[in-house]
Parts: sequence; C-alpha cells; structure tokens
Amino acid sequence: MAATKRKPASRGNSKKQSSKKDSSPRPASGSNTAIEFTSEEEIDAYKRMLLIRRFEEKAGQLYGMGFIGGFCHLYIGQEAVVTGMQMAANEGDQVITSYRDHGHMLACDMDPKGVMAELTGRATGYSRGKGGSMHMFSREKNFYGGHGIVGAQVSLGTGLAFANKYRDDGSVSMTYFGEGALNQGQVYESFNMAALWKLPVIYVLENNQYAMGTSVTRAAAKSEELYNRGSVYGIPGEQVDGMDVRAVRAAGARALAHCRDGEGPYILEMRTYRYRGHSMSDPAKYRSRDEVKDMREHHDPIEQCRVRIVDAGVADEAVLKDFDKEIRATVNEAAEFAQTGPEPDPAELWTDILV
Ligand SMILES: Cc1ncc(C[n+]2csc(CCOP(=O)(O)OP(=O)(O)O)c2C)c(N)n1
Repeated sequence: MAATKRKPASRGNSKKQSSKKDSSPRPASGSNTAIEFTSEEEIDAYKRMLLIRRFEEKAGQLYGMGFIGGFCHLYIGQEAVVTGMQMAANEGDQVITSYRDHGHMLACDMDPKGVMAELTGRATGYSRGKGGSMHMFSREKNFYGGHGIVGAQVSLGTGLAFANKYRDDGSVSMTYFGEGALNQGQVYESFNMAALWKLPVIYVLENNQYAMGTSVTRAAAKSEELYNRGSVYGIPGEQVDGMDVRAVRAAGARALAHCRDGEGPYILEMRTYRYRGHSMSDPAKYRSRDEVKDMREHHDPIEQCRVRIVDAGVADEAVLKDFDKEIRATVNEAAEFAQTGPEPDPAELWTDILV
C-alpha cells in the first residue's frame, strides 16, 4: 500500500483568517468524498455531540464552584472527532486517549452520572472516586482510559491492537493523542511495531493546534503534514476536517476497513480546535480572542450540524430545542448525582495500589 494516501486538503475553507502566514489555526477541508448523512444520522450525530458539549459546560461550572479538584481538561470544540469515529466503529473496537477524555467516555456510551461522579471524586464514580478526570476506565464499554502522561496511551493502544491481532477477533484499537504528543519517541516506536506486525490500530491524531500554550507551528516540523508522520513506516495517513462529523465518520470508515482487512495501522490527522484553555487553570493568553471567535462562529461542529438539519427540513428549531432540554436534563441529573454521592471510604486508600 502506498505510504501516503492523500495530500493535505486545501486550507482555504475559512473566511476570516489571521494575516500571519502559516500560523493561523484552521481545520482542513478534508477528503469530503461520500460524506453525506441520512436524516437519522444527522440527528444522531447532533445529539451525541450536544451531550458532550453540555456535559463539558457543566463540568466547567462544577469546577468553578469547587466541586472538582485537580486537573480538568475540556473537549469543547472537538466533539465531532470522537463522535464521527464512534459512528463508524463496531462494538468491540477499543478507545484509548489522553487526559482530555470526558467526550470519549460519553461517546463510548459510558454513563454520564458515573463520569461526573468521578470528576467530583465520589465513590459512585467510574474509578470509585480515586481516579478523577484523567483516570477513568470501562472494560465493559471498551474504554481504556484516560492517561495523564503525554503520549503514553499510544504505546498502550498499540498493545491493545497487538492483542486484537493475537486473538484474531476483528477488533480495532482507536488510539487518540494530541499533536503535542506526536513528537514523542514512543509514538514512533509504536508506529514501527504496528507497521511491522500489521496491527489493527488507527492513530487518531487530534490536532487541536495547541499543546498547552505552544502552537503546532512552533513545535512541529512540517506542521502542515502531520498525517504523513508514519510514511517512512509505510503507514497511510490522511488529513480530515475534524470539525465536520460527516468527514470524520467517512475517514473513520476507510481507516477501519483498512485495519479489518489486515492491512495494518492507519493515521487520521483530525484538524480540530479547542475553545477553552488547555485545562481549567489556563487563561489561554497565547492566542487572540478573535481567533477563538472565528472558529466558534465559522467552524463549530454542532452549529454546522444544526444548520444542515434545519436547512434540509429534517427537524425544526422547536424539535432541536426539545433535544437540548432532554440533554440538559440528563446532564443536570448527572451533576446532582455527582454532588450528592458518598465520598470514598478512607480504607480505599489501601486498595488498587501496586506494591
Ligand atoms: C510526558 C509528559 N510530558 C509533559 C507533560 C505536561 N503536559 C501535559 S499536557 C501537555 C500538552 C500536550 O498537548 P497535546 O498532545 O497536543 O494534547 P492536547 O492537550 O492539545 O489535547 C503537556 C506538555 C505530561 N503530562 N507528560
């Protein structure tokens, strides 16, 4: 198979961009072939993405009110990535990601109550209140965390793919990481092994343009072509408009088919953007308000979906408002559960530790 499947898409799909050459963040227009959704799929995608958005907004509020301690990294702006991938995936395919993980858990159909209760450190949370925002798992839902060490999940995700190949069960490991993590050595060790052994793994590179306060153009060589980073190992890659859930699902389907056909790993560079700071303690002074405003106004994944739904007459504003109401109710219920659940028993300090 050719090392690189697609050329980077044109970056000219954004109207208002910074005049600085090669420094303004924007999603690629992606390889928009066969990306149309049915009416049901549009609604499904809209609801899934809105659940993540509303959940994250609530988590941000609870953090501000002091209910959540430690780190908390929100996924707002990036919802289309994990939503589109999960729409393409089969049951049994695994997900593993970094600390920016709440959206992935919800997309894996984990219970919002259990996720929120983990954020507030309650015994009713997914890690019984001992993991917090960055460390949650659900074997049942094939979600393997939640990892605070940048890039560490890439080798673990490659290991999941090794197990899939060993068991020959047709499952694919969807291994997510940021463009900051991409420059780590273990990522390339993983690429080598995955290509050598033709492991069924999709490396989902969530290029949200910033690693903490460092823009990708300052940190990565050839930052316009990150999809190409596996080419020396013969790993195909493509750049995808990560703000368009349809483009993500289409690319995800291509990559999954490649893996299931026994062709080995695949890289999807999702051009996306995070609206909030790196974590709740980041005032994001390294970028302008206009830059964020432009992304919100012209590229928002949920708004794009909403406009398509209304324009095509799939649902009207009143119906969409009802969806929002339902989703807000689910999230409020999760927040209530997370604020009222019991704290972990102090005896738990001595369980689940490696000696
Ligand atoms: C090995 C390691 N080095 C540094 C850090 C500190 N750190 C936490 S997040 C982060 C930036 C990672 O950015 P990226 O991979 O692009 O992911 P994003 O936060 O944008 O989702 C850094 C340097 C860490 N947690 N682990």
